[in-house]
Amino acid sequence: MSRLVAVSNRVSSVRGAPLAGGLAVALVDALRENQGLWFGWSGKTVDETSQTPTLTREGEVTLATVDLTHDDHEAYYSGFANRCLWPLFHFRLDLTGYDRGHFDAYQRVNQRFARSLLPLLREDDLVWVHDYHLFPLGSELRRIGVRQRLGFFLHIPFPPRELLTTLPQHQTLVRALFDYDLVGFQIEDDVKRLAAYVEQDLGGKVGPGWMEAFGKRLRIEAFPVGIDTARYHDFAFSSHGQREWIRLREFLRGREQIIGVDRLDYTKGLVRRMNAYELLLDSQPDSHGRITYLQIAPISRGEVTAYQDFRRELEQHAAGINGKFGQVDWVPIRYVNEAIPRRRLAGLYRASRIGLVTPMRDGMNLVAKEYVAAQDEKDPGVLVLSRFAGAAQQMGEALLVNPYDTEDVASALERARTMNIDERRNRHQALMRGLLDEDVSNWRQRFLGALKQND
Ligand code: GDG
Repeated sequence: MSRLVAVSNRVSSVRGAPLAGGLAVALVDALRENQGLWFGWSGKTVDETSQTPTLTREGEVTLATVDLTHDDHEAYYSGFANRCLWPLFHFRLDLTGYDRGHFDAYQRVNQRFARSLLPLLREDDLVWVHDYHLFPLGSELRRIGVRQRLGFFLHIPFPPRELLTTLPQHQTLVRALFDYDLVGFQIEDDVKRLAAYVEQDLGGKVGPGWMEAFGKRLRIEAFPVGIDTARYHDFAFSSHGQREWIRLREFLRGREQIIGVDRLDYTKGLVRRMNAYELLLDSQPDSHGRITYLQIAPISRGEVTAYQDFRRELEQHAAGINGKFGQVDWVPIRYVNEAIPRRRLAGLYRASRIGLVTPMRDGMNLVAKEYVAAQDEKDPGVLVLSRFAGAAQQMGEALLVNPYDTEDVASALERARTMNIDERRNRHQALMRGLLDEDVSNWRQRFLGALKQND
């Protein structure tokens, strides 16, 4: 059996359950099953880096990490990856920074990653590169002689050609994809957006499952990422989950809870979500004192200015709504930056009548899936989900909303709040069936199966 080598910007410990971050959650099980190697940045910044990775063994998995210099961290990670590609690929031209120096650092770090990884590779390894930090890694590995199978999976959306072409290096970036044996995107719409670019801007050819340009043929497909559905359900009923559920039900004293769980990121639609909740309270006075909204939002990328501004705005918003509607014994919004351990989080989902997931744009969104998996099938809650999350393509039985339309979200909240038990059960049953069929192991088997196949 081939060994799996996963490469991602950040490597985290695989002991216990990862705390946060969709990618880590999706990768760990795959690595455990394949006695894999996980290569990437250690999370440390230093004055001088060494080419030789640090190896750590954690059970079945070997972690290989390299440090970044302060300058590379600033220009490659905070700069090109998070100030340019992240907003651009989430359709936020207004927040996108274009800086050639940052792009150079991005190329340089990818080159360095390739050289550090090379001596660790075995002949029959399958190399699976993850996400937007590492587009050029495949080309860099090929350049230094790597012949192993290389796959690339993009966890975030792929942008329309009209936006992509604002990036001075759009061609270099897309050309890099053609050095992989297989590329996976989250949903069909992402594949179609790349196809339009390949045809119209590169004069290439496109067919089912393939694209041709730069004199090369690329295999590409949508592989919607899933969660470990059955295990997540068990989390919610484990001793930790159960304890949290009981604690929260006691605290709520019959009030119904809306829950939102998001990394603190401007793509997740948190400000507009609070506006929709405010509109619900404005338009439905009978909900006062009967409903409460818990937003869990662990801080991420705190060093990027756009995130600092957005965080301030959000805090003010939550405080404003509490000031406007709050009563001595009722706080309308509880807004929490603390990251909650995974089993406790499952208990919190289970105790919440409504899961509110309204990103403005999202590759997939695992929170939507976790919320559904954590429900009690006898008395399940209702998922309100943005149509602009990749997850909406698979989760049509949720209440799908347009997050730009505050009235739409507010009325979906009211509908969810008053939905009868039969409809809740029917919707939940259909959603759960889909989540069990297309879970994380199915995702990984489909991707790795396709990567192993000959063209
Ligand atoms: C990227 C793409 C795609 C959050 N707070 C806590 C916590 N989390 C966990 C959630 C979930 C994960 O973080 C977030 O995953 P998402 O999918 O929602 O979003 P991104 O982090 O933006 O992930 C996304 C994903 O990659 C996978 O391909 O779906 O579209 O943007 O698992 O539970 N976990 C715990 N405590 C928290 O406080 N334990």
